[in-house]
Amino acid sequence: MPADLVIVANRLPVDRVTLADGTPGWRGSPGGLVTAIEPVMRANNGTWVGWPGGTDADLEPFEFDGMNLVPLGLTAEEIELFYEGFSNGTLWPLYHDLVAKPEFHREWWDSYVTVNRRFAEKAAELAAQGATVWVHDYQLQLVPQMLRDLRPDLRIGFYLHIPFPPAELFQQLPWRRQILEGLLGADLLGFQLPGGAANFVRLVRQRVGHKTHRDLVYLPDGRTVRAAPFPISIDAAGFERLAQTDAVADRATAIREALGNPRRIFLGIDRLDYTKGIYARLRAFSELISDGHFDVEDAVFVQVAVPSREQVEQYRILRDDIDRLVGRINGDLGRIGRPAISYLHSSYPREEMAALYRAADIMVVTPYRDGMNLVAKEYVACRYEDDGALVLSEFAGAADELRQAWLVNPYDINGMKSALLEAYQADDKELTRRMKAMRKTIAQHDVAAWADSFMSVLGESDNGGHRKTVRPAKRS
Ligand code: GDG
Repeated sequence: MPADLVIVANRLPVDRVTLADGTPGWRGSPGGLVTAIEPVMRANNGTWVGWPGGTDADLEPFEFDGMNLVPLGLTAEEIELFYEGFSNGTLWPLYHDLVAKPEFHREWWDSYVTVNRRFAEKAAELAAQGATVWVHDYQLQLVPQMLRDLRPDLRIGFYLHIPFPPAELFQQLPWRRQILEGLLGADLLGFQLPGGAANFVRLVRQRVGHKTHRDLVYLPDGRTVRAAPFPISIDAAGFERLAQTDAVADRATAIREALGNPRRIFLGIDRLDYTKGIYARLRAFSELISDGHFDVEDAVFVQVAVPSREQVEQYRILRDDIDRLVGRINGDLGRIGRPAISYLHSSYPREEMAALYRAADIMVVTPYRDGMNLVAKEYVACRYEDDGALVLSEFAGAADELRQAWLVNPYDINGMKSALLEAYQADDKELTRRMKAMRKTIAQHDVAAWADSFMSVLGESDNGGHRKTVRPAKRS
């Protein structure tokens, strides 16, 4: 049945698994995006198109946990060229301040165009007359215009989860104009921060030559496109409820005990990605020990590095670098049963994440560049006793809202050392003052508010007249 709401994202919100009886099945992969979009999906009986992972050819559409999911297959070659190549070897570093050097290859671009077209065709096939289609993220920036060409009756929204770079960097891209024109197929373009939206509008004026005014772009065919910030958030109440369960509290106590009940536990949780600043933060922490500010009996750093993009060369190099650094730090500073860094290269269930957030006294989030960073917000949501410290990079989108964190420049190791030490030494009153303010911010701007505000601004776009409107999410 044609859908009034279609979500188009690179990944489906499920992973392929082998069930207990040996047959293939699906398991939900609840990330921030799923939690955000699920309520709007349910309220509108929406359909989600995405890659299910792996190289299976197009599998049949199916229902999972009340959601209509439509798997779109990628070939092994497309995974290499479109996904690992253009998405993660070109766009990801280019959009993150060139933290790594982006590679430009024409065959990667060709595959990006082919795969984007396939997503657009699938969305065009599934959407009802006048439906709303919400396209997500940097892998699919050509979909809005491709879809508009096929289905001018649709209302099209696009949300970019990562930063949109300044013109000075973006213009390196050989296909810069095509990307801008691809995005301009949408009625509404959402960015994490005002800066990203402004970068986009400026580039459109300079590179495509359209007239713009504030957050609006005026196209020659009479359409207007709005580019505006919608900072993403988390299910704050849901995280807090989880953190308050007995199981999570018991597990947090067990984690502290297993670490030898040190005075302070530092924590980092990141996808193992070179944008996240893991190396520099571990160095800063270890120098505080070697400088004599505290001892391995007093403090431990728990670093969870979630495996990510392991086929991409730069991610393999990063993993080796971190492995070596952790080995060296623990070799130099650790004692029997007391490593300076407790390093875990693995992913965990949400309950374990919440227990780690509850066990940690100081959460350390130091990306060189990050669209938002949900981990920082999740930590705050779990600190329902208004305690715990957050050390946060100025270059994470979250720093715009979480002003009461200890804000740091991750390129400045001495600055990070000072902030880590201040957080280590802060008294309860100081911690409470900061955490209370941050918790208030997170409670007011949760993920449901994010999705509702995007959908309602998209609903106001009047390009082409009589389209259906999307029902707001039902709150539980
Ligand atoms: C991109 C942008 C933007 C992580 N490990 C596990 C796990 N996670 C969950 C976290 C959090 C999410 O994944 C990670 O989100 P982040 O925002 O921290 O970072 P990216 O993955 O880089 O996300 C980012 C985001 O999109 C949303 O727009 O904020 O800037 O880069 O929710 O909790 N969850 C579980 N096990 C793990 O091991 N269950």
